[in-house]
Amino acid sequence: MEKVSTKNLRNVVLLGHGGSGKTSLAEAMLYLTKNTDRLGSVTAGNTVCDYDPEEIRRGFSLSASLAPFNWNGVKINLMDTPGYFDFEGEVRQCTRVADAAVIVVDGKTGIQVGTELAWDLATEAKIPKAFFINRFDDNEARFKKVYDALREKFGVAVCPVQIPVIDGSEVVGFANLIDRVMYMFDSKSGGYTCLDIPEKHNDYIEEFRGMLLESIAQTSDELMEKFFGEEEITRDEAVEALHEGIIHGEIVPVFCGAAVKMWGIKTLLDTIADSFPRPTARKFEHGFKDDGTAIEIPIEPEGETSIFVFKTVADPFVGKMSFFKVMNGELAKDATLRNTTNGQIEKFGRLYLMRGKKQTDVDVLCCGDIGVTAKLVNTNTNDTLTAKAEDFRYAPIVFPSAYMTMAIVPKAKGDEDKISQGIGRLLEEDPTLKYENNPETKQLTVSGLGDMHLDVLTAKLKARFGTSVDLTEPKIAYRETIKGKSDVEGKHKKQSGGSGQYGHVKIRFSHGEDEGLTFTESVFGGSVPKQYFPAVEKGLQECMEHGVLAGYPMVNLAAELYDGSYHEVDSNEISFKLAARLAYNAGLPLAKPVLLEPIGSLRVVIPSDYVGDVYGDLPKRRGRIMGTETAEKNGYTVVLAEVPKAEMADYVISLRAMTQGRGRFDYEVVRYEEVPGPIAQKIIDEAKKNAE
Ligand SMILES: Nc1nc2c(ncn2[C@@H]2O[C@H](COP(=O)(O)OP(=O)(O)OP(=O)(O)O)[C@@H](O)[C@H]2O)c(=O)[nH]1
Ligand SMILES: [Mg+2]
Repeated sequence: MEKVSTKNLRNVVLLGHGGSGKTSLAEAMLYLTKNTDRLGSVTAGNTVCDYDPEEIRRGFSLSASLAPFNWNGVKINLMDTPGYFDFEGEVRQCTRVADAAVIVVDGKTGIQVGTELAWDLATEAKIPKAFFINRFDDNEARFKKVYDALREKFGVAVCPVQIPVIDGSEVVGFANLIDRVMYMFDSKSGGYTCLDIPEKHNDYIEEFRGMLLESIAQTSDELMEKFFGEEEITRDEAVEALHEGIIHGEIVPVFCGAAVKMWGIKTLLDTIADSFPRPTARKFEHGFKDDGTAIEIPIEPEGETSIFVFKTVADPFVGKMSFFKVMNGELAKDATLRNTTNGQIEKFGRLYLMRGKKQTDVDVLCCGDIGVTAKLVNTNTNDTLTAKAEDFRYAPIVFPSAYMTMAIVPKAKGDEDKISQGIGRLLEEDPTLKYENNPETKQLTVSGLGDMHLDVLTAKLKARFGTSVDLTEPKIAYRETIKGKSDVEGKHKKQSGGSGQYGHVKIRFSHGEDEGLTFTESVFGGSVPKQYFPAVEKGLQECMEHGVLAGYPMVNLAAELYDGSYHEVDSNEISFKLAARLAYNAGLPLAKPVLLEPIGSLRVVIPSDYVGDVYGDLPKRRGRIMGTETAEKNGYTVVLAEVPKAEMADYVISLRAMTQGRGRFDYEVVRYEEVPGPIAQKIIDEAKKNAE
């Protein structure tokens, strides 16, 4: 690639619902710009961006891919992202470093949840957006319907630029609304020939041209006056307004075509090169000083070098690969920068550009460019590395929290270490994954954004680290306590032959205030000598690891040692420990033992239309609705509830089904409560069955 300068650089992320055609669009762009010698397809599994064996096997994207190429003297760093919700972390990594977004919409299905999510993510990242309505080779694609829906949903900034000209059900060309000409695209090369628009389509074209002018008029008072005064807006004025409007995010241009037929791609590429913002368009980056104060960091292509790491890949052969954007100055190979998260100095080796899985060496990267380097030992995603003297951090990527937890069960015994190592590497790659060792249930658990996310995790563990695991529903960390009182004795006596054993205690059990054991003694007259009190206490503590109902840990137990007896020769600590155990086993069943379960507070954010469905579902999960709040986002409501953890395992799946993927939730265990009778019985029976 030629030497790149910041002003000739466009960082563009492809966003959109799963299956809308992002990977195919990236493939078409690479082919049209002669960076590949054949047009690969997702169905054939030979695209540049979906190169991972898992992506090829499943037929859709699982992680973000880079696809840089040159067009009209401009370098376009294209980023292809997965549309499936479980991989939102990958999408957020790219929106963080992109300077503009192209949202791909399926021309047949129109707006989908992923379209809305894409819009929200780009809005949050404060980057200009454009739409590409795809699949116009399919005669079931409907331009007007989809376009009207976009304009209704996202407002008058949504501006038609190029629209299909349809005869019967055939697309005969694509009309450019500014120049009022029609392009016919060549399916082989992606190039076009220019024709006059057939007269019979004039009214249709003028209707959309009116909308284009209306959108443009919004960008300045002058144009607004002309528009309402029905004065002619000149071609030059329109071109300039569109250009400025796109750069400043005031206009969201709509393009259309068919990725697999290379239709409409050239026009989109021309607009990206001519009218999409360069990395310096936003003037500064958000960040934080060492003490946490928010700062605005100017973007200076000539300044001192700073980079931001937005993605990490654990390659089994190369090791750790860090993907970064040069935020300031330029980065040369063999540079030395300081990681401001941990103060470590990182010495860079080689720098690469990545296109799909292919690396190309590069000596220097200019401000705004995106590159990759290997073996930055102390650097992770979201770190800032700089040559500047002061410590600061670029605003980090905010990752969604993990919604779904499963227990990991190794298929082969002794594989635990290998699994932990593998997961450790995958955690570096994917901050939306969580891995925990639950000491109560003695299970290793992984949490992710959904079932697909966790399924891919197991596939990666197998492919990259050679370990096979099963995922099972995680055990719930139930606990036990007593509600009543009992007064019992425990006597351990073994006095036949050799040295004997003798311990005898009388204990009153009741519910304790503290979570652990509250041990007191009121022994009168030395019936149990003082030196054995610790043994009794320790014995009870050990017993509390298992309750008497289903073997779950016992909590909130008060025990008062008030009497007993001893033997001058045969009594010892062990005997008193065993006596305490006998008392525990005898006393607790008499003191109304109950099973406790974790209860969490649930916060669901949903479009207000779905409140009824979400309300209706909660009682089925034994949930208690605590109320609603208005959400930050317009048209959304927050539902607050308390739900037992045991009922939450598949909540992400149900919520997605209820809200077509629009719902989000947070859940956190806040306390333990008694499990209702019939359910408790089931758990107890289950535990007994497992113990046999
Ligand atoms: N007929 C037709 N099919 C298309 C077009 N674009 C994409 N497809 C097909 O639609 C399917 C999905 O396309 P992808 O490019 O994988 O879509 P994606 O947006 O990358 O999907 P995710 O990676 O899951 O987000 C594939 O089978 C493509 O061959 C198009 O313009 N016309
Ligand atoms: Mg894809």
